[in-house]
Amino acid sequence: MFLSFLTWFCICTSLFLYVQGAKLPEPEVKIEVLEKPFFCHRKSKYGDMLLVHYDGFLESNGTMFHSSRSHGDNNPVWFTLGIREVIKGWDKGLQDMCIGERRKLTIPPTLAYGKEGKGKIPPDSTLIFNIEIMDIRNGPRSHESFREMDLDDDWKLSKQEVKEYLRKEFEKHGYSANDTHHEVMVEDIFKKEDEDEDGFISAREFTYKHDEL
Ligand SMILES: [Ca+2]
Ligand SMILES: [Ca+2]
Repeated sequence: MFLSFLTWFCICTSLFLYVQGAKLPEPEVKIEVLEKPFFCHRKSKYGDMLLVHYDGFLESNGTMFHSSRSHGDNNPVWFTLGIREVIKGWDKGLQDMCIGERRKLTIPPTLAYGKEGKGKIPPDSTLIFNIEIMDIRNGPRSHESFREMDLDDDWKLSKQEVKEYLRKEFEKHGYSANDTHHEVMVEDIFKKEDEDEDGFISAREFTYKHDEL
């Protein structure tokens, strides 16, 4: 009985390996966790906004092509996870991270800048990033954001509610309220988001859509 189980297991395993070998494996991001904080209140997920510091290197010769700490204005950068705002390798490799966590990502060219390369990055480059998550916020398309914006709980957003939300967000980030500017933004948002043009953004219209990565 045991033997037959073992035989069966071996056949399956070799069959599995054969099938695996027959097809080129999908390129993957190699993820190494360099540092993980003890306390972790939330983990990054698609649709979240992440604030990161990063150093980027070419795997081929170790050259650093960018560092958020020493290039430009030295500030960490915000981006939204999972909407292809950044290279695929970041979208795939920065999920389930805690604030304060550091990871090393090794990203094949197909998930980075591909055959063309970009700027200092030559064609077909594998990239290495050291990335630290400084902050995580609800993305503009999260369920939490919708609930926060929907002040009267009727599961749709009026122009007034969106405007109020923008005003609060701007204040939170230290910008003074500019009503005319917000009116324009609200009109713009509704033009894009209010698909059935009923003057409200429904939960369905708001719900974050993203292509499967
Ligand atoms: Ca509402
Ligand atoms: Ca609508």
